Amino acid sequence: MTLQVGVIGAGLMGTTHVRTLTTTVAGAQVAAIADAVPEAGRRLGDEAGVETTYTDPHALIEDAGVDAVIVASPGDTHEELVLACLEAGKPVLCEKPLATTVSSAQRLLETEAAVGRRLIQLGFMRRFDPGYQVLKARLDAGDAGEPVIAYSTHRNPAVPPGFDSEMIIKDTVVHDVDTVRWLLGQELVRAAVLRPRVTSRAAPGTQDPQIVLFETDRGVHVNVEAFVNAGYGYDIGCEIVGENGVLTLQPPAGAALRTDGAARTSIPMGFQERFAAAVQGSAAGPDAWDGYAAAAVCEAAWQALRTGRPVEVELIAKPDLYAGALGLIGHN
Ligand code: ISE
Repeated sequence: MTLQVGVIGAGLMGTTHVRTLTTTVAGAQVAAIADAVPEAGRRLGDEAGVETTYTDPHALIEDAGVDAVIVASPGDTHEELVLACLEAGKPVLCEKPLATTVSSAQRLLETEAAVGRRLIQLGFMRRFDPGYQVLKARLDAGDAGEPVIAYSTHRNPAVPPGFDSEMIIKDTVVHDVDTVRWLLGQELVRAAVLRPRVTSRAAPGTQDPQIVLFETDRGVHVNVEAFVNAGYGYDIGCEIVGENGVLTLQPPAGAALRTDGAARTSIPMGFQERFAAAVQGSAAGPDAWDGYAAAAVCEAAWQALRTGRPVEVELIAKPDLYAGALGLIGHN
């Protein structure tokens, strides 16, 4: 059986998903594309050989020929569209964020729990990066012993206009939040933010870089450096310090060039290139609980940056749906 997938949003991420499904994923094909701008949907449909395009995303969700949905439209549409997928009983891969507020993420989590099936998966792609997967496997095997400190560096060459201090946490650090929760298998319960000297490349009023500090429910300290106007490249680092050793994320395999009296390896300039191997994902990815927890942790970090004080993360009790073994598309 071929899974018929409907893709909502013909922007950067929607286009990436359509291309991946069309060229790389076996057992699935794009059945329909929706975008509010008719030409954008049509253009992507023409490129991928998809005949059915909609401007109304609800028409795509209700289309009987669509088995599963990818939501890659702007974040403020996610709550309504994921809810519609839950009502239609269709599995949905939602790009981050799950929703733009903690209360709406919680509503989705509770609606899914009421439906009684794990239907939501989040597009936190780093979990599928081969380097992070090796790091996790070695951590779980106890190679470094019990973790005590985690370091995560997240540098972007530049960001679009309007990318402010809050977005640095909710759009950028959210990836580090998810990665560290997944790597350690622990919840982040406290957040504080330090403000280094602001780079001259930052837009006026934007705190860039930021050092975001978290503490987990088992006392591990997490140090995230987010620097979104780093200029030189898209550079991602991760180090887990354990009782018996240190595990360090290795950059994707490449080749070093030795020339002109120097040895050089290249650094990618964007996340599409850096995480190209990760966008294919798998069925056992981050779930609605992960989307909700990331939203709650980032809200606490944003309040910590605003107020200059540490802020506790408040999480509701995990719904029974998430207890025990892996669900169909769940992770924790
Ligand atoms: C962007 O939305 C992403 O998801 C990238 O992975 C991240 O590095 C970037 O900072 C975000 O703006």
